[in-house]
Amino acid sequence: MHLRNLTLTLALTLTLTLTVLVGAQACSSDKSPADDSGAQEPPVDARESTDRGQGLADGGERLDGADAPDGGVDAPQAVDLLAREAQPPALTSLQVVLESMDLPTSGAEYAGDVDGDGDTENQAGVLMGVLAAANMGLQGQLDRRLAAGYLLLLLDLHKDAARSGGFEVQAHVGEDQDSDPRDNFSGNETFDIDVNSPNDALMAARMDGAHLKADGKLVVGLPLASGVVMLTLNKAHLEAEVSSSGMQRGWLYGALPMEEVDTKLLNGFADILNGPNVAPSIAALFDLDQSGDVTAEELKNSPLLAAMIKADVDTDGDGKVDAMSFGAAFTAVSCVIAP
Ligand SMILES: [Ca+2]
Ligand SMILES: [Ca+2]
Ligand SMILES: [Ca+2]
Ligand SMILES: [Ca+2]
Repeated sequence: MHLRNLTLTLALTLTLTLTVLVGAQACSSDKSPADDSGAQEPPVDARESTDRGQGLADGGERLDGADAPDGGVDAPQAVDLLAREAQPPALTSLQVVLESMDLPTSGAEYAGDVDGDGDTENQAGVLMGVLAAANMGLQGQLDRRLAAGYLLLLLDLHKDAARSGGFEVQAHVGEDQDSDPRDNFSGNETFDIDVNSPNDALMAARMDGAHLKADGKLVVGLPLASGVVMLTLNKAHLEAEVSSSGMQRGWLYGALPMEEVDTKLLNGFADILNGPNVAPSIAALFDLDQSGDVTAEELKNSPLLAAMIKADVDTDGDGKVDAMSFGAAFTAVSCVIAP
């Protein structure tokens, strides 16, 4: 068979299949409690967080200028105060919860040089781009699950003299103490650390003014039919503009280990294919041994998915690709992580 014909056939079948796949996902999502929570309207709370953030900043500046006694400010001190106010408050610690994540819609968007070879990559963006092109991307589900409190990713930024750069960022999977998602992004919500949260998602970080740069290991959440799947992000890089109210213009990228993609992600896709919303004729395309049941292993071996769900970076230096690059943008607001 000509390669071109094969490619065309695969592409057509793939588009059809993905449309059905994601369609099924959307159907099941419509029935999930995440969509019925009515928690999609956080703007009031979000404004509160901004107000609180400014309050904190004010407090910081007052503290900063406290050595100038009231009423006794002479000219040099006033100039000094003005100069200090032009500086952002020096943060020594900040705890935030992820408020939004903007998923890539192509292999170029939010791409980073995960493997350090000089070229940027975002293989997950290729996959998500195909889903989005079918008008059934993951973004809407991600937004709804964030708003409903199904995906609580916490970042704890603090000084750590032992780290190069002088700061450390630890990522946790959070658990909402009051089980009410409406106040999760209020700016002062308290979260527990989920019992299943990894304890080794650590990054060495440095602050250049208000600009944070961190490198190490992260954990990220992606929406699937059954909820949210948490995945390790190795060789992770994170940048953001930091203030006392949170993190803005955040960007993160890294490498999703294929052993996690092959299990967690493909198991999620297999669940969808085995569910009631997918036509048996479509599921049969992936049921390679015709057992009547699609497994993650069959999806891994499916030529239909192999072009998109694949490793593209080598994270252990053995010359073989072993992880899938992923990059996205995010914003986060301040919170309290319960000790
Ligand atoms: Ca690269
Ligand atoms: Ca809450
Ligand atoms: Ca099978
Ligand atoms: Ca490798």
